Amino acid sequence: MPTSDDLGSDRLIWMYTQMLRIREFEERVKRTFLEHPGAMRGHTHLGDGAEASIVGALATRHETDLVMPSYRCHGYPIVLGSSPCKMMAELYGRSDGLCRGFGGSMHLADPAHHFPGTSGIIGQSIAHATGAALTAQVKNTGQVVYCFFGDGSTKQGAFFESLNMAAVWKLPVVYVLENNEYQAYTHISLEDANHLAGDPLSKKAAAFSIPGITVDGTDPLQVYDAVLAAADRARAGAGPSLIESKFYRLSAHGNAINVPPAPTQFPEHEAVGVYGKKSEYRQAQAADPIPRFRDELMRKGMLADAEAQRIADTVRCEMDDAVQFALASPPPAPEEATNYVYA
Ligand SMILES: Cc1ncc(C[n+]2csc(CCOP(=O)(O)OP(=O)(O)O)c2C)c(N)n1
Ligand SMILES: [Mg+2]
Repeated sequence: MPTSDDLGSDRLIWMYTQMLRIREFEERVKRTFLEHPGAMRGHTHLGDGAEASIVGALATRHETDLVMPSYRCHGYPIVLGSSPCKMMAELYGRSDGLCRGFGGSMHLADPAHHFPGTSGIIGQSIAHATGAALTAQVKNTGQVVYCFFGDGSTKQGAFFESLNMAAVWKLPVVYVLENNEYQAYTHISLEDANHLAGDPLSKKAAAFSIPGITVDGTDPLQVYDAVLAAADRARAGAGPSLIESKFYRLSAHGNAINVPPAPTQFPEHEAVGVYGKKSEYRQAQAADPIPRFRDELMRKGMLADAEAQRIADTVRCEMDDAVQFALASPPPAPEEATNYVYA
């Protein structure tokens, strides 16, 4: 069976580039909240720290497989090929956005790139993805559904109900449980707020007699190997798997127009003491998966300094262009307000 050892340097550099593209996109979102509060309305949730996990998982997918994360969702469509310009315009609520400015950060959708949509309701991506996997099975499309959700979502009924049915019906779905140590403002192990049973969380798979494994989500190749095995299993008709990918959320929970962006919103702005520990943040920052993977590729002789610099420059330009595109796009016309509303 193929593993990450079979990945050539082109593919590994592609993976590194995607990690950087996610980080740079979100850096610009973060900067908007710091420098132009009010320019981006609605809540946004950043995924810095998750890049290795996202890219490691998505590098295993086949072209038509579906990807269904929760509301912390910017990274996935970037890897799938969605336009960062349209994504940024969507976050700014502009008419050239991916969803014409009607969805915002938490409701990105790009069906053309196999990204059906996301939800702000915790745990719902699990139910949606399970339904999509049932469709794939009934229609015999050969698709595997990649479902991503947070550690906090494993407390929801949707988690148990979905994994139960997926296991019974052997649905083609890979559940990637993103354990970023936080549920909004609460640390996973906060002793005076005991709230989450199970350690490791991947053990919950045993309740459904499906494979469950915990991997280091800061290492894209470890994630790749685990997800590849799970996707192959799903594709072969053997049903779902649960992969717990562990990493650390490097940004605060979220940003919103009514939440002051600094100092309370960003750890690097002296906010760590608010609900995270400075020491734990500094440790995670020192183990940032992006420079670590870059250094690993350099050590292996696959990436030279000049090439790394060229990639960084290209990605920076791409994401600067995305902001310019978004700012140049007009907001939707008021008379369109009830368009695309189905309820
Ligand atoms: C059903 C529901 N309950 C509560 C909330 C409020 N809420 C927003 S984020 C969050 C924590 C989610 O934690 P986790 O699943 O670990 O995801 P993460 O934010 O870490 O990606 C909660 C409780 C919600 N959006 N939906
Ligand atoms: Mg979490």
